[in-house]
Amino acid sequence: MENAALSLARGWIADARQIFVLTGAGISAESGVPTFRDALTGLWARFDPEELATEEAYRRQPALVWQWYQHRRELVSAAQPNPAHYALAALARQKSITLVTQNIDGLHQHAGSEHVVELHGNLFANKWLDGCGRCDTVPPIPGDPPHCALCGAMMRPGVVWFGEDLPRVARFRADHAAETCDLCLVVGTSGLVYPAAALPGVAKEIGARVIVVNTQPSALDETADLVLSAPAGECLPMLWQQEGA
Ligand code: BV8
Repeated sequence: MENAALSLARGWIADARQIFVLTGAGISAESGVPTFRDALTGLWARFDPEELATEEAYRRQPALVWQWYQHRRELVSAAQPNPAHYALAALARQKSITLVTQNIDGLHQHAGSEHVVELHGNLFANKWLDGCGRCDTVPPIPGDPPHCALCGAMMRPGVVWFGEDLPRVARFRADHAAETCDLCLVVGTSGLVYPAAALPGVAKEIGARVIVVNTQPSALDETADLVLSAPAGECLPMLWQQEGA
């Protein structure tokens, strides 16, 4: 990646007062976590993720969908943050940033980022489908998925499925970050999933500069003022001072 683009990006980041960061599955790729659309390697290759990540699929085939999430929990539990995650944690110690992620893997938090806005929930959280409101007061009946011992409701992953609204507070914080930033840094997202994908456009509309970091062209490239075509783990540590470096 040529130095001119890097120096331009470094200057914009240094001058920024309020940075809105939006990350997607690509920032965890170098941690060995498959991106959303290739999370279905091997056994899962025959399913469309947008088919599995829905309440309808869960009601139709609870064991299959639950096992898909258990499989992804195993993958993510073995993963470590990579230099891109650590770089963003370091940036927050130098600049005022809001880190908004579409990822559910928790790797930003493991790298030391605080107040992470998880737009699509968290892979390790669970909740109840049609629960009675007291399901958490007694140990669940084990199974794929576990059931409530009081009302028989199915446990479900605490993630946002397609067709489900984003968590209200997370949505509010992400919208506010996009509407008040002067720099938007987009890392490792195809820009295909809404409403998250609309956020960089909001930042652009209010006059912020937009930098996209991605190994491939993305749907957000036309919104970007600058596109850095590089792996996030290599690129981000070059854009600002890493402590102790
Ligand atoms: C909703 C959790 C409505 C589950 C996920 C317009 C407006 C609003 C909604 C819609 C709309 N149009 C369509 C919709 C519906 C839908 C949608 O967007 N569909 C798409 C497919 C067209 N949106 C929804 O359903 C959302 N809900 O709108 O509700 C509503 C309104 C009112 C009331 C009720 C309902 C909910 C969307 C959330 C779905 N859940 N995840 C789970 O994970 O199982 S989204 C899921 O996909 C992941 O979270 C992930 O974030 C996302 C995929 O996006 P990416 O993160 O970008 O990942 P991807 O693999 O696509 O790309 C990776 C990128 O990284 C690539 O570009 C690659 O080149 C790059 N990369 C790879 N390696 C590297 C790299 N980059 C840098 N370095 C590297 N090393």
